[in-house]
Amino acid sequence: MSIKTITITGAAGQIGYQLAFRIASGQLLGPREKINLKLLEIPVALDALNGVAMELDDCAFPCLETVTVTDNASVAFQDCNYAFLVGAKPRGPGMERSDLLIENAGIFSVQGTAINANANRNVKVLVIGNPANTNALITMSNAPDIDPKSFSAMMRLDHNRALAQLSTKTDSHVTSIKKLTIWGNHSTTQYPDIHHATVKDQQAIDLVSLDWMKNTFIPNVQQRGAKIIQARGLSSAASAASAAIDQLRDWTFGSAENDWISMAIPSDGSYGISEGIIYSFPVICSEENYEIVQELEMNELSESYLKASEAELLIERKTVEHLL
Ligand code: NAX
Repeated sequence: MSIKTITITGAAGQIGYQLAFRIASGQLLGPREKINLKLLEIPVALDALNGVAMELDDCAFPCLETVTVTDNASVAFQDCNYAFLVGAKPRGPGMERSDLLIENAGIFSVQGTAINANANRNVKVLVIGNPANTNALITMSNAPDIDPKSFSAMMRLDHNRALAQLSTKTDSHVTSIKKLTIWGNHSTTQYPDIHHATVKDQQAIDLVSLDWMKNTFIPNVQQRGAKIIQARGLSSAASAASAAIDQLRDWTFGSAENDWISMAIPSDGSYGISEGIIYSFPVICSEENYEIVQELEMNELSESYLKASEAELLIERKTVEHLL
């Protein structure tokens, strides 16, 4: 059996600390797939990262072959099959969103170049570090020899949050909810859409009021990250790592039958969204690939949400266009 190389950037951070152990225990590829784990950090975090590597050793995971700790992107992405790009610069005091975009753009252009030069040609890259969609665009643009469909930004946490909200409202288990979609950007302009969703085979939209959908459900999902920070004093970490594994597992092994997932991927113009931006669509995954679900009927309200998130992503792209 071949050994898969999995790279995690920002691996000494909160999400990295969750992700590394879940992956090494086999939760991504199953208990029989051997794994080489490559962990990338900035130099000041290498001591902490060595501590993470020591703990990984101490777990004696049966499927973990090697752990590499490095601050060199070329080493981290050598032969990489799966990349989780978590490491990013957080928004500091007084920093504008455009400053954050530019600061992070530098990180993701370097990592895109390193992926292009070193990773397996069939690598799957999931960008988690914010602003995730535009960071994914920069990474993809700097890796011209890799198929653009290999790059995605994480929307699965938003998708899972929406499932949880609808499940509570309809007093049904999350597994009985199908065909829910998060459209757009991983930001407060994202559009959690229940128009095509079913709950125990009933149309979700018939089970809730329009007022609940517009004034409770949508804002709750959009602002869930801020609520977690308020409660925990720290941003979502375990749920983010769990969602990252969900997304890459479905992308690799296929999404559930009679359902779809939300993935931020390079737009091909579907639903009138500008080509090239990394926008979240409903997708069905199979055979290590994905296809956008087509021909869903969209009402005026949905269209306006889709356009608002597209407009935000077009502004983000303009801010970093010198790096594309
Ligand atoms: P932490 O600050 O705990 O960890 C980030 C780590 O990245 C740090 O250890 C830092 O040293 C490292 N880092 C910074 N620059 C690096 C570089 N150039 N190369 C390698 N490592 C680098 O943040 P954490 O809570 O783990 O969150 C990480 C990122 O995920 C943030 O940008 C955060 O906003 C984003 N999130 C994205 C989510 C999504 O759904 N897409 C949800 C969760 C999370 O908020």
